Amino acid sequence: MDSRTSRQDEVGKHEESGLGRGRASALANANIALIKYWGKADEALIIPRTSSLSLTLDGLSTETTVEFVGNGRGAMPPAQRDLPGVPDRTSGPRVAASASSGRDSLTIDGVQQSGKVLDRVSKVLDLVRAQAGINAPAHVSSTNTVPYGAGLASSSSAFAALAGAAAQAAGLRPSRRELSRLARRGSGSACRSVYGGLVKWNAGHDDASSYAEPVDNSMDLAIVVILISNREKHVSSRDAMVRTIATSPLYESWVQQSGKDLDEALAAISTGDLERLGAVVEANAMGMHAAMIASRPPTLYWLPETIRALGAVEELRGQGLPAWSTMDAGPNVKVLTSGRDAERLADELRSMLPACRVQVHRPGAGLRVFDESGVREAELVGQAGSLAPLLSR
Ligand code: 2P0
Repeated sequence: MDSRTSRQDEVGKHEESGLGRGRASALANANIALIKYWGKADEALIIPRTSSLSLTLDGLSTETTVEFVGNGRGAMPPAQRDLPGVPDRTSGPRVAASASSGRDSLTIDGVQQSGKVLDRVSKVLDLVRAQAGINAPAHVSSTNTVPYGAGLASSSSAFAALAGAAAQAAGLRPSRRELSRLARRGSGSACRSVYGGLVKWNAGHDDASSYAEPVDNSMDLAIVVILISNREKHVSSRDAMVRTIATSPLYESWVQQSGKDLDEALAAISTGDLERLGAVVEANAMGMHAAMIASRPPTLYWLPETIRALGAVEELRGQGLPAWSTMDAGPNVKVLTSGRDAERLADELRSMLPACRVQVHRPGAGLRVFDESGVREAELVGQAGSLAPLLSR
């Protein structure tokens, strides 16, 4: 039996089970990086320069429904089905991909989207269509419970949910690892939101080797978010990464240090040492910002309130509270702490920073995928799912 036949058998079995008949939904939580991803080795495949570590959080989620319209199964010639196994810069699959992408529709929180946002979603849908051998356009609708709007890792939950819903709606039965790789193609950090809790993204060197996996631990962690601004960032993280790599004299040093930081963080986690973890988490984020501030022209996301928040965290730490800052591509400060100290830390920060909203987020679950009724949950298998035969060739 060749791999294509076996995959079609898988899809058939899946349809008999009542899951994946053209419409499905998925729920994913956003994650905050503790050791950062900043810069790509491969722009098209979104292979990062460094491995990274994150915490998936509750209360910052995206729910997405995907419906393939008109059941165009089988409309795509077999030769065009191998897209996810090859770089998407090859000419054949690109032609196949663009055939349907213009017909997709997308709403985010009830607002119809077009242009770049829709194109990025269609790119992920094209990978799914090619893998499933369908050519139907899709309706995608997405709602966010991310309470703050922009600037809080919303692309991580968004593209993880999209990957899960689209693969399920297409009748595929991917493993979590395959979903991680698929989500990565939409947005790098999204590959980590496929799993709950602490997650490591192995940078890898190609599509197959760049995926996230959970990190075993017994730590009691929480993140306190200090919201300084929810305005859309003036430079996207994607553009800022490119600029940092191309022009920052500090970037290669950060890459070298980041590998050591990840080892240090994993060692701290293995012994449950929050103080050791917090110290390296804060240093890694500040190093990333130093590298981007040193790019030409500089990328500076910080606002005056950012400095005040960083100072407040340091002061509270001096008073004995476990608290270490991290920041992403924006002015907001996220504070790593222990679950048991999180509410007290948040109260202290609220009184020290009255202009900011402060909210506690605890570790959240990984991606969940549901059938068309939105009720029945699909089981996501460990490593070898229905995409494996083609992806491993
Ligand atoms: C992270 N960030 O590790 C880092 C730290 C922001 C700072 O991943 O270009 O939206 O879609 O792969 O994942 C934000 O960048 O970028 C991000 P793309 P993404 O969380």
